[in-house]
Parts: sequence; C-alpha cells; structure tokens
Amino acid sequence: MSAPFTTPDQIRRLFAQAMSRMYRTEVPLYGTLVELVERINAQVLADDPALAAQLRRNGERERLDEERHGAIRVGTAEELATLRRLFAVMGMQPVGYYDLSVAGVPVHSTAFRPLTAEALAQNPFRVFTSLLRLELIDDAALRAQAAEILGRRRIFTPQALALIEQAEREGGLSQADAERFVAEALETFRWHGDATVSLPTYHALHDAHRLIADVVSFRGPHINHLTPRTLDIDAAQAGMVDAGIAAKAVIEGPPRRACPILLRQTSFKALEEQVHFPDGQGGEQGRHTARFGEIEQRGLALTPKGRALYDQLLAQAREIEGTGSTGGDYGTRLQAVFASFPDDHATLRQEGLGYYRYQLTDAGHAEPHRVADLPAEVLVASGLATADPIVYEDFLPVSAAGIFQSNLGGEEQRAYAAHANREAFEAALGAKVHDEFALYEGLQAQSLAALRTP
Ligand code: OOG
Ligand code: NI
Repeated sequence: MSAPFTTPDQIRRLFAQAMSRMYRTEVPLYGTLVELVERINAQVLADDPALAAQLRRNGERERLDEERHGAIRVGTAEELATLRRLFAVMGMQPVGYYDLSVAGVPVHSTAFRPLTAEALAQNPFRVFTSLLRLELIDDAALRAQAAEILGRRRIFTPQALALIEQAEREGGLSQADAERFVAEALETFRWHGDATVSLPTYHALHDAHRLIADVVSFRGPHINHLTPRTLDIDAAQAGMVDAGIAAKAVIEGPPRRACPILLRQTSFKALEEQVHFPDGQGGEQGRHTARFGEIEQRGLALTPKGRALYDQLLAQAREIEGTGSTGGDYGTRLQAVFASFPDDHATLRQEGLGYYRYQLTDAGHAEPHRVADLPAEVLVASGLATADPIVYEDFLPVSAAGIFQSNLGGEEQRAYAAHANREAFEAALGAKVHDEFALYEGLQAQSLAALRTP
C-alpha cells in the first residue's frame, strides 16, 4: 500500500510559502512590502467591519494573508509545456491569453492559477507566465544564436521532472513526495547571478531588447516579482513613498472608487544586480535588472460588457491631451473619465457589468418558501440574500505592459509589427487556455443555483 495522496491545493500552499521564503532572502525589500501590506490590511479591516464581514462570508479573509502572484518568463515551447505540467501538480491551470507585443514587449502570456471557488479559497497563488517570441528578433543570426542557447539549457531538475511524471502516472503525490517536489520545483525559479553567455552576447541580446537578455542569458526563469494583495493600494503607495521606496509614479488600472473593480497595481523599480560573466568578463561592472516589487488591490470581476466599458474608458483617459501616455495629470483624467462607470453595486448588477456571488442571509434561511419563488434581485433588496463581488483573479494587459516597462528600467519601447497569436501560444503550451469570463460566469451561476437548494 502506498501512502495516501495530499491534495493539489495543499501542494500549492506549500509551494507559495516556499517561494515567499526564498524571495524574502533574495529581495529584502519584498519583506518590507509584505509587512507594509499586512499593516494596512489590518487597519482597513478594523475600520470597515462590513468589508471584514464580506471577506469572511466569501472565504477571502483566510486567503488574504498568503495571497501572492509571481511572474516568470521562459524561452521555449518545451519550457512552457513542462511548466504547465509542473503547475498542474499544484492545481494551477492556464487562464487567459495576453498579447504584449502591442505594447512593445516581445512576449505573450497566460496566468496559471486555481479555477474553483474552493481551490481559490484554499490558496489563490497565481503565476503570470510569459513566452519570449524569438520571431520578433529582426537579426537572423542573433535569433538563431538565442534559440541555440535556449535549446541547450535545462531549467528543471531531474528529480522535479521525475516527480511530475509520477504525479501524472499515479494521480497525485504523498505528503513526503509533495515536500520533495516543492523543494525541487523551487530550483527552477531561483535567481542565479552567473550569466550563461559571454558579455558581448549579453550586450547583443540586450540591444535587441532588455527582456530578451533577461530570458536568454541566465540558467532559468528566475521569479521576477512576488506580489501581495492590499485592501487599500493608495495607502500602500503612500506607505512605500514614506519608507523611501522608489515607487512607480502611476498606479496601473482603474482609479480609486467606492466599488473597486478589476485590478490596481503599483511597483517599485527593479534592483540593479551584480552579474558574473564567464571568464570574469565585465568584472565588477557586470549589472542586470532582474527583480522588482509590486503590490496590488483586487476588485470586482467584470462581465464582457463591463470589460468593454473599462477598456474604452481607459483608452480614452490615455488619449486625451496626449499620445496614449500616462503623463500630465493622468490621475485626474482617469477619475474624470471613469465617472461614467457606475459605482454602486446595485447598478453594476442591474446593468450586467460585474459578477456576483449570491448567498442566503439568516433571514433567507428562515424563509425557504419565499426564497424559492423570488428573483435574486428581490431577495437581495429584501435582505434575504447577499450579493458580494466576485474577485477578479486575472491580469490586465495594459497594466502588465506598464509593469514590464517600468521594470525594464527605462523608456524602452519597440514598435513590433506583430499581432496576437493565441494559436501559436497554445501550440507551445500544449493546451488551450481557459476563458476567464466562463469561469466567473460559472461561479455566479453556482451561487444562484445554491440559493434554491438551501
Ligand atoms: C510580468 C509583468 C506583468 C502583472 O502583474 O501584470 C505582471 C513580467 O514582468 O514578467 O506581473
Ligand atoms: Ni505582477
């Protein structure tokens, strides 16, 4: 008899905790950010008992303290496909397709994350995962050289690969194997300051795009940030500035609102790291910016209709008085433009702009007959049910582009004539990505069905 399996949710929790410990030692400022966010979250919950009750009702209070997302970038289809299998062991599936070439970054991406309400409540760990698009390097010789370098490296330990195969074959891992798996998987994401390419090659890759140098010159896809979730990003941003942290000037995403929607993010500038090149090339001067810090606030998941309105208003804010930029008085413009996005939950629901989770209140439980006959909106209006925002679990391409740009440490912009290529991405991944809207729709429908079967 073999030992019973632990759950993918449990493996994910172990992995997220191990990742957090590793990043804390690699990037000490991360520890500072986590402490800042914990302090702010405790304050917000103490000041707003209604929000605290809402989070508890939806299984969000427990997950909050451990909630993180990370980001990595890989170079080949094989690396991406193996990552998909590695994340599957921890119950993380690819959701969404993000094309960042439109923003001058030669990658396309997905987010690996848990799918169900139960798994998200256990631990919502996500990893924004980008695949380099070598075809966007103009210089054919450099393109071939980059492909050759990437083709030679091995980013997974043999033990990690063996444990992935074992989990696939046997349908899971025992607790002891899960612990070994987490330790081995962690190796893939560790930072190694020794470059695998010569200094001239690094420079050539860097000249093509800093991001290409970041992916191709090192042993593996080092985790480049690990982001805690705050309940008040404006307070966190102010706290970063007070702590002397070089925060990004603009908070990405929607403006501050009474009903937070989607995702707001801010980051601090990437760290300059010392890099060792083979044969001591570059000496003490070897430098690379690989890692940075980010915090985020998550709000209501929007329906396709709500998302279309968000995209339209964001584009408008970035266009007025400028050239698609976030310069000038961007914050004021953003606030003004978003005045036409409804900002109370009843209107957001009635106009079908966001997804909600419905649950009976004590009064609702006491009156099963009334509950059976009334429409959900009436149940909410008469206090028989609550409708709470379903949290947005995904990412935003315009924000991601802003984060990439600021962390590349300059105004680096390339005009790629490329277009989205989801088919090529899914072929590399070896699977289709899940549709985020279908997942939120499913969560809402599940809660509505549960109202009638108390
Ligand atoms: C990923 C940037 C995107 C986010 O939160 O939007 C991202 C990267 O720099 O690799 O993490
Ligand atoms: Ni991020």
